Amino acid sequence: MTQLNTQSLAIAAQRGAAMPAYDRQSLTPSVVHIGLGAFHRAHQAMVFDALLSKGDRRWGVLGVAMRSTQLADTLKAQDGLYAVQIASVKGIHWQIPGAMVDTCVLAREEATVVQAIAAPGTRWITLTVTEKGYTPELAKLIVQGLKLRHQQGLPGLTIASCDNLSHNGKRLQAACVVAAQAVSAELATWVDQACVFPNSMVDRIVPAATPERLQAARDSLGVDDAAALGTEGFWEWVIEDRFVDPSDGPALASAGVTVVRDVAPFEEAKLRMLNGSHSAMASMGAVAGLKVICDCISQPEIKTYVRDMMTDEVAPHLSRPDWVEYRDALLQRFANPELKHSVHQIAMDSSQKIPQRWPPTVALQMQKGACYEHIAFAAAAWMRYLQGRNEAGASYALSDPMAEQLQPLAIAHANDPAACVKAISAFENVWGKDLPTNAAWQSRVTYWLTQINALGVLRAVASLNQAHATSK
Ligand code: CS2
Repeated sequence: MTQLNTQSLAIAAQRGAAMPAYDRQSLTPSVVHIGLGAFHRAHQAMVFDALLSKGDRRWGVLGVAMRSTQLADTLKAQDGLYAVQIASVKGIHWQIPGAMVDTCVLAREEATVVQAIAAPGTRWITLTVTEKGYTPELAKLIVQGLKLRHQQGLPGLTIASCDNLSHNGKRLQAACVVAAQAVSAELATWVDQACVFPNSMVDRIVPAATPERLQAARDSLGVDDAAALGTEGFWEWVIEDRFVDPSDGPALASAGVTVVRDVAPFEEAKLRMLNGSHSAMASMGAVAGLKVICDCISQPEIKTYVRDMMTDEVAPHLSRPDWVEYRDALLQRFANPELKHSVHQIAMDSSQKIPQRWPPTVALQMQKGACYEHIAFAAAAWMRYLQGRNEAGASYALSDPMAEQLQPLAIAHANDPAACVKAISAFENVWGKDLPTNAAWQSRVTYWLTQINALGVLRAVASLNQAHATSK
């Protein structure tokens, strides 16, 4: 079958896929995007595609993969084109965004990345490098490019972190300023003042591609697309109104981005409701032998649990005004049968994800003297998940930078919930400063881990739901 590229685009167009409605030949990159995963390609790159469609040609992307060469090379061979299957209650349609002008691989072509950051036509850097990607090396890389810009008298850049971290822009700014200080105080001042690092909240469920999705692309579009993706209709991008070029705010807003003074209300709601529920379902589902999120949320016990967690533990501390609609939309989004979002994909790197997803809610509930049973249950499910074996005895690999520390503890204490909770609660980088020494927290997590061991995760969660209903 013909490979998707500029020449074969017409075949997919005939089959009804939405196409870039602009000339791509003369498009040059203005955005350097670091972290060429599925998420960027189905989120920011589609917003940039919408802007390009409006005739604003300042949003072509150079996509930088961190290490893996396969996707970058595939996209290069496909002239930056890939198909996105968008599944919502309204139906399924395919779109081929055109914003990706070129790709490269950081580990192989670092000088190309540095030169691209320093190029006169570059206006933005966007990043989706995952929670564990915010290393001093990353900041050093960005600063190498910024140093050249500074030397050449070029303007600073808008540098937007699009990862699920609280105050993501601020964190990146702090890291870049530190990296610049190692070069010179003057550069550090320039990075701090001439570049801006807006905080942002990004939201769209974009599971990693599967062979089934690639086959669906072949069947629907009549071309071979080795970079095809699936996602949902919903997307949201809320970004702080701070840009080097002030015209970017209205431009982004015209494409559906929410440009605000303060991202925090949106970021908190998203991290604690969506991602908090995701991480809970991921561990529970994996332990129960459920493969994907829609299988989890279609278990009545889990749906009740997730709804109650969001309503009674998370929401009381949110300032996002429309949280009720956000919650109800989430329950529907989780149930989307087309997404097939693997629980193991979400459970990956949990040690890096938990800090912004669960402990803030626990701390706020504790301050009120209110209940945090649902989050304690999620923590227990994760500790059980760390054993690497589900309730039917099937084993799975853990993918987590702390796996080597955590898994032996979970296995050694598999029959002693109190010891397991004590050992795994001790990590401040996961739980924050207070929970590692909080006896009440540990006792509730121990209780739920004991229940999970005795009853299995689904019956244990049903018992939590029942206790919660009678306590209301
Ligand atoms: C998920 C997120 O993998 C995960 O940890 O919770 O990738 C989630 O799908 C996105 O943040 C949705 O916007």
